[in-house]
Amino acid sequence: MSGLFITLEGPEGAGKSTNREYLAEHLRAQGLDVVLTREPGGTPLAERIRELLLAPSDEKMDADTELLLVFAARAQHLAEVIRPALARGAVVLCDRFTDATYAYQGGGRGLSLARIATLENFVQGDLRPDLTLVFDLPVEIGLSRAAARGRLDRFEQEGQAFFEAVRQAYLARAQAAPQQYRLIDAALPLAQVQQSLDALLPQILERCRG
Ligand code: Z5A
Repeated sequence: MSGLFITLEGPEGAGKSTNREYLAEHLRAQGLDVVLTREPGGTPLAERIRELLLAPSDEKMDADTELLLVFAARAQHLAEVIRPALARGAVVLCDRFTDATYAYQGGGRGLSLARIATLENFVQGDLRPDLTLVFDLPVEIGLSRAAARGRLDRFEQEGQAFFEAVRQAYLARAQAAPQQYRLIDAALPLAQVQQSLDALLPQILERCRG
């Protein structure tokens, strides 16, 4: 048996967590085994790495350190959660995955995409998401939603240019492989965003049953 691996991506405040719950509810109502998880994180050890990544600190984190921590957390998450869930036939809904690495460490930090691809192959082998939903929205809207939550994490303290580069990296990846990605306009009111998800549900269910 092999499950379905769906990732939700996009800049901060795009509504990934909110819509992950919405999708999970609809898929569970169809009797599917759904695993909700997130990156960085998803296991106790990977959540500790997440804390290292997100905590603001006086010591500037080197971009390579950041990249390696992200993949260290991913290796643990794959071993403990994602691979076992897919092996038993579950649908895995993961809030961020390696597209976030291409967007933040590649686009935002300017690290070489080839080096990211090397680590991707090393950590994941040939495992890639079956479907990636990219929640896209203008940077200012995402930042204002994040700011409304209060204290900013280490990434959220970056400036507009960083987040613009992140957004463009996501858009470039979605455009390069339209069979894998679905672009969702996350600037729309939540009810409309969820209508776009409703429209995707039949294809998702077909893939689950295929
Ligand atoms: N990171 C990385 O650098 N490299 C990697 O490989 C990975 C991650 C995997 C943590 O991720 C950080 O890790 C992230 C990148 C880095 N950087 N940052 N910042 P995260 O996913 O935990 O962080 P996040 O993207 O900031 O999460 P978020 O702000 O919670 O965003 P969200 O999950 O997309 O949004 P939400 O929580 O569902 O919604 C945010 C608010 O907006 C909330 O009040 C909602 O009610 C509201 N909302 C949602 N949708 C709407 C609509 N449509 N209209 C109005 N209001 C809405």
